[in-house]
Amino acid sequence: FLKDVISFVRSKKSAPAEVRQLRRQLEDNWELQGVVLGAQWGDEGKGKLVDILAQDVQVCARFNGGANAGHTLLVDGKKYAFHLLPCGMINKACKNLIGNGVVVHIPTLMKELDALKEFDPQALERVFISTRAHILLDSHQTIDGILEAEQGSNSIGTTKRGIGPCYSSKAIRNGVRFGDLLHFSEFERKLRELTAWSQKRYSHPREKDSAAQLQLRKALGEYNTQSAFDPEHGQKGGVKNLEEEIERYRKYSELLRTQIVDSVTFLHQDVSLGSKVLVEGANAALLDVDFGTYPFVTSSNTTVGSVCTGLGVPPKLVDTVIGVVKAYTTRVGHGPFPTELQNEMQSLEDFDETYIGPEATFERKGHTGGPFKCTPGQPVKVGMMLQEVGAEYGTTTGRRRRCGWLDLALVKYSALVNGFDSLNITKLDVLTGLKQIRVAIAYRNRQMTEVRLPNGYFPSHLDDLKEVVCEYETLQGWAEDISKCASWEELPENAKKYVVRIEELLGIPVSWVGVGPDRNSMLKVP
Ligand code: 2SA
Ligand code: GDP
Ligand code: MG
Repeated sequence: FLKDVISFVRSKKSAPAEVRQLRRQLEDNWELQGVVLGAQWGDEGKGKLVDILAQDVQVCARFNGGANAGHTLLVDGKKYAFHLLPCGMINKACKNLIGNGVVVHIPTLMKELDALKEFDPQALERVFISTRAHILLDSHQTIDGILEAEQGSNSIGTTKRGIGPCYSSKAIRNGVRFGDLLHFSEFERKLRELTAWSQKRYSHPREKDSAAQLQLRKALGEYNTQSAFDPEHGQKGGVKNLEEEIERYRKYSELLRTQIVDSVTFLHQDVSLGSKVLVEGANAALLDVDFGTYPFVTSSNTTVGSVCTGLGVPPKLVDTVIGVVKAYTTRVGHGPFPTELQNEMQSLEDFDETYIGPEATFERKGHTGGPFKCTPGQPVKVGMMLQEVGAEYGTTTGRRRRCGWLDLALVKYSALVNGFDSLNITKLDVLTGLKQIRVAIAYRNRQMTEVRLPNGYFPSHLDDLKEVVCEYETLQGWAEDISKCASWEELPENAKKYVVRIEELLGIPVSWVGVGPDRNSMLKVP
């Protein structure tokens, strides 16, 4: 019925000719090839799938987040870590759009482009930034640090990349946007105002300030800001004062002038006529500022609605939504995590499981306790194993990611919010060697364990989430190394069963399975 209504409205003769023509352009001339979104707490391996799909599109677009994101690609033996650049960059025929919903720290962007010089000296020419995207300043990063320090043990565990303060500038309307760089005197005026505002609010020492906080406030007050990521000034240099900062941005405005575009017409008319467009999500559903584990979330909407607001596309064009689901669960930063196993940040019980895979030894980064060993026939601590085998360290901050069993109650919720059409299960290879694998299939309330909570319900309040206990199903594992498998058929039976069980429990088809970090280590599910 709805389809009939839509087609009736679209065909209405009374619409002015230009409107009808625009509609036709929208519908006929470009295609939203797909939207790739993280289904858990991030780091599911979205970047790798985007890189693979981007080989078949003309535009790859980011709609949210900033340099808090870290997307790692392994292509032809070379590793790339993108924070702001969309993962379409490794396809030289692909244009890359940074949409209005993204907050951009320009020195970080420049550093990423620098790192790509060898691969593509013309990389900048393929990057387009929305006039409406907000510029994330060094002062936003400093304020992020101040706010985190103020919270002490209740801090969020942000990446300190200035994300919250920049989105907050956007919301309270004193932010600066890329469009301002094209009107430089306006940019200068706004930057002076925003700096004065930030200094007034954050630079004065307060009672109970720690030494670190005092230093950050002093830096902001004296405008002795320095960006740890600034390629021009390096770690120790930094911009000494506002006048220097203005000059720095004057240079950026000249450099980026041709790349700053009206992204709405860019997508709908100019560049995309006849194009396929792929959309890349950053962070993930449970970090969404509305739908995530608030307040332990990021400051942008990471779920499907944000594709429309972060790029300026109508919902009817958002056709295929692909959810990326890690075969287990990880989280960086603080906040609840129902299926968590022992990790470095909390002393939770780990889970011992018999290890049946090939012998393996891992040097634990930053640990004095010696290497971590997986020995056939011996018990293994599952949380630690996932962390080491899965190399679960933040791409942006290097922090250890907390690890736990796959939580399908959570993914179900994420699927309700996002409407996934298909899934990419990633890092299946990391589970190799566990004799048995547990999967959370439902939540129950601690006080009334006989009753399951409704399928897809995820408590919005942290107090309710604390009352959740997981109901697990145990599946049989596999011993064979699957990282060299080149097709679905080659996977051991139990590995296939694990994937099929996920499909059954979620009611969503799995289209791809990742068995290693390399671009080629992706199996298409028939
Ligand atoms: P922020 O910096 O304000 O967005 O932090 C708020 C929360 O969001 C989490 N967050 C992330 N979680 C997973 N991965 C992220 N990207 C990096 C990566 C993380 C890293 O790819 O590994 O390197 O540490 C990311 N970005 C933000 C963050 O941990 C806070 O819980
Ligand atoms: P994103 O933020 O969702 O793009 O994910 P990240 O890049 O932050 O983290 C995923 C990590 O897992 C990266 O280091 C990838 O190279 C790696 N990775 C992706 N897919 C697989 C896989 O199937 N197996 C293994 N072992 N590693 C993978
Ligand atoms: Mg990541």
